[in-house]
Amino acid sequence: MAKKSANVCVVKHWQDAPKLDESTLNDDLMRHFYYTLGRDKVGESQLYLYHALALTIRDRLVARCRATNQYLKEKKTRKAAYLSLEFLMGRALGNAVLNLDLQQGTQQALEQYCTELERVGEAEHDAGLGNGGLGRLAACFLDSCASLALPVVGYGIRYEYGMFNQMIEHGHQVEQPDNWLREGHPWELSAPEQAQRVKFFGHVETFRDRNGREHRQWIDTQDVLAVPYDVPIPGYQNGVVNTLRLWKSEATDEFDLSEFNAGSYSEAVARKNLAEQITMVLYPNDTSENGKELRLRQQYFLSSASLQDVLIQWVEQYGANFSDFAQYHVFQLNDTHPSIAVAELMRLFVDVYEMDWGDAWQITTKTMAYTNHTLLPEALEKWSVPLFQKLLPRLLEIIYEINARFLAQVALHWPGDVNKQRELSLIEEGAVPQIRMAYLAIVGSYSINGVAALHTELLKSGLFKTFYELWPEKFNNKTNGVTPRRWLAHCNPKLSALISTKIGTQWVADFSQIEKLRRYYDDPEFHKQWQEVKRANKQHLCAMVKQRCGVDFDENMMFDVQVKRIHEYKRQLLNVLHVIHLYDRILKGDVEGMAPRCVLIGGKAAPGYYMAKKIIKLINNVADVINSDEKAKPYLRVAFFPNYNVTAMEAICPATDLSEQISTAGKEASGTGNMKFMMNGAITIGTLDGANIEIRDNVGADNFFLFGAHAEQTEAIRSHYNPEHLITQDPNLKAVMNLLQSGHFNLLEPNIFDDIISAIKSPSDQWLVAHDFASYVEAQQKASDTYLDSSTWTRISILNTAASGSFSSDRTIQQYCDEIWRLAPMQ
Ligand code: NBG
Repeated sequence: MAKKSANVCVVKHWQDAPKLDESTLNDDLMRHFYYTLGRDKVGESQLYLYHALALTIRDRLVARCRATNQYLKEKKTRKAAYLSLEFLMGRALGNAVLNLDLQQGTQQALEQYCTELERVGEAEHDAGLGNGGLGRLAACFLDSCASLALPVVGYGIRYEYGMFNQMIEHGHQVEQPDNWLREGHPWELSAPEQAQRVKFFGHVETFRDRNGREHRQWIDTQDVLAVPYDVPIPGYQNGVVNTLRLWKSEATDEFDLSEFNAGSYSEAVARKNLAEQITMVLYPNDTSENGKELRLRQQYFLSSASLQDVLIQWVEQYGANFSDFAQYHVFQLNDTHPSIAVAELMRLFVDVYEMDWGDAWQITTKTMAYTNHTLLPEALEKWSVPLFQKLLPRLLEIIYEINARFLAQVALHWPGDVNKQRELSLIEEGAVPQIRMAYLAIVGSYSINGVAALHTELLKSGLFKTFYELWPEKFNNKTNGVTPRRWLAHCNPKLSALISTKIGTQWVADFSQIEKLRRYYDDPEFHKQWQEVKRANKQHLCAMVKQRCGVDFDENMMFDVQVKRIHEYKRQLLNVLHVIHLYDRILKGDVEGMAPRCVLIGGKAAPGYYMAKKIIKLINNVADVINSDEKAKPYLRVAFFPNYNVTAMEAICPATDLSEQISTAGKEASGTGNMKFMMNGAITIGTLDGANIEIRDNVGADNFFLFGAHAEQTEAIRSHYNPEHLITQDPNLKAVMNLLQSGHFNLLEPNIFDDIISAIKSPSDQWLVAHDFASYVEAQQKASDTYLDSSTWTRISILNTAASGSFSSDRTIQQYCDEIWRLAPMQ
């Protein structure tokens, strides 16, 4: 039936890849549907069609991936490995079709099944292998690396269960497991022949080799297999397909013989479970420490398997001489999570490849680079020494040795200052001594970067101040970005088409060109088209909100949106207080100059985060009261969007008017949602925090609704903070607190919001909610006034998109490449 596709398997080098032939898609789709999947009818479900289409597209990716790998094998080029415990990929189909330039052909091929790409794509589960910004950043980076033709491999974990699914029951968050692999994951290819062994437990002994040299040997270990699953990462229309290698843990085939012989066959087999647990589930904590033994196992498992993989490839190609290894390799550590890689690389060099400590350290410290993603102290990982001793005894020895040599350096730098040694030590003293993983990353890396200008400055002046004094040259900034392929071209096809009619299509590959849109910011015809696109996107979101939340949104109203993880520092609470304030005005008949608005809030709370869960409950209760009050209807609607994820954001950001980026200054390292909204023409209401500062600088202060304390003021504010006083002084805040305290939003659930109320009133509220309330209300009023003047709003909206050029992750990756990785593009 099917003709053989001419594109498959014949490409030797990726740069020879022809523009893919769309005429073969039809046949391949049919072949996969009919033969690979064994289906002959299209039922109601789009699932098999999705699988058939995914396999059809994957064939083309595989051919190019092979060619890219072949190129890398033949050419001795410098490569980067991006080590991350999280890759929040979302769906792959739409993005792959876009990047391979197969949109038309796929649409046509689907016609025979009377369906379309968007519908079929709905059958794909999100690959939710991340919590939030950090994981999604890693995914955007992979897209940019491939699109810039950079030789970069992503290494991560193939969690059986990704980020939990969030349900809302009676206003409360309920978590459900995300069994995303249940129906199969057509994009991955496993390579069991390239499995690695990872050691755990056991103990360390000294032995002498034939030459009388002493070695430390880690023995009696319980080994786990790491089996790689490769996911292809297509560049944007450039023939490159890079790889994301995800490790799955499996039991080794050897059973414990003694147990076996003693008749404990079942117990021996049951050990399998222990090994397979490692990659079972993603820890759902965002910006806070997990602290669990299983998490440390995951970190070591990823680090060890990935480093072994790279070293083995090196040895295969160049033999076991590592003298110029650092010239050809860099490992980027995505946060402290994989920082055990520093010690593991030392172990592999010293124990396995028998290098001198000094040589090994030279190479290690020239290949490791570390990105920090948060200033919140509770996120800085520490592991207890006893746990390390039990789980990774040899790694503990290595960390002690690294520390001893490092502290000698500290002593030289600050002679006689024992406090400095205590302060910088990799081991924190205490009843149970702890290993400071961030410090291990700093000591082992040649580059340490923050993710926005303010964040990097705060690292240098605060969290890592003394390290900065010791090694100023290691520190640098790399402001985050997001890929304009997924976050504009793919998710907002209507706006993309409109943009392309004005400035051509080059912006998708070279996002700096988006600046050309500025020319049209006052063009009335363009305004009209811009507004029409926004209206259509809002209608689409209205339907989703109706379906998921049962709330009627109205596309004529302002869409005011805050979607992100729920965290006190992100201040969803401040948003709710403003909503209550608007409601209070409505109740009082004070609606003059109030732009009608629909407020949408979405995000997951870590399952153990009490306050975050309370805040979700409050949002839902406030929404219920407001939405069922006829007086409020013309002015205000409120919805909590359940199970916010990558796919949801693809519908939400194109429809947003006002982007809420309202964290307490100095707490949000960068933010990346802020950039997605900006690209899609939303206007930001925000504090001077993270990348908001750069967003405002780029778009101009007049085109950004600024409020709140500045980072450098917050300490002074906290030192004499008196929220109760602020409440009595501000009639708006007082009215809001009265409504809350009167139980207006929890008539049948007495006292459930008491903890929230006391947090706002507490002098130790480090999030400064009451402090920033008044200026937030003022900025919101400005936003409301501006919205009512639709031509001004549209102008600012266009200017936001036009000024978003530097928030492409292509720009970010180019800087990583130029300043840290020093890679040459493949050509
Ligand atoms: C998050 C920050 C965000 C930032 C992303 C990506 C962690 C530990 N950090 O502000 O909170 O945008 O990282 O850098 O998840």
